[in-house]
Amino acid sequence: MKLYYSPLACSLADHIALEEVGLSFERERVNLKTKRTESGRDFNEITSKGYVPALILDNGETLTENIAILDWIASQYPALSVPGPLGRTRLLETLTYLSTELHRSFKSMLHANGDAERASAAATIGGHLSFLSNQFKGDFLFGSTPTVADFYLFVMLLWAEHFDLAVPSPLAMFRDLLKSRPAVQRAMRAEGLHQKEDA
Ligand SMILES: N[C@@H](CCC(=O)N[C@@H](CS)C(=O)NCC(=O)O)C(=O)O
Repeated sequence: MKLYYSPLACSLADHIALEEVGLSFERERVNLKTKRTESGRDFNEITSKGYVPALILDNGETLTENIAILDWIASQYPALSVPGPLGRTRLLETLTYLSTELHRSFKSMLHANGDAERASAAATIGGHLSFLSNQFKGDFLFGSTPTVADFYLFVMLLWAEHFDLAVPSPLAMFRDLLKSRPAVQRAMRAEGLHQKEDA
């Protein structure tokens, strides 16, 4: 299995999930500007979508789209999924919210043209974070253990930190809790993100 990622991109959620389940997997960094992988391959040949994450399964199939990849990991490793008859649906509900609402708002922030657009994106992000901070059923979104959705949320909380956005205090505590997990630290180290955290 091989994960194509870019440092601090949304692929970090998949990276953490793979580390959490203790799988042995390969990983390769992608330069999203040049669309070249670390080994010099044209990333568009791996996925014509040209964006991360992309996960190559052991049977050679290529998975793309964060919701699908995270759902696949959770289905293979139930410790990262949500139990119960509606468990998978609740997980997809949350992953979809994270992707189509929160992640999309960060894209608006990234591409904002001027202060007014930035402020508007920040306000939208703030609304989503406030909603999410009320969804916790324990230390994590679905209870006392993390699911793949927690890792996706965590990545966007790192983005909030990067953009200097205030987050509700339960989410700041959650971000610290995730940063202390060995699997998170391994994934962040592998992406070269540890310098700031270790400083
Ligand atoms: N629909 C995709 C979007 C993934 C995405 O936005 N990836 C970003 C990094 S977080 C990326 O690779 N952007 C580079 C590009 O689109 O050229 C998904 O949900 O997985």
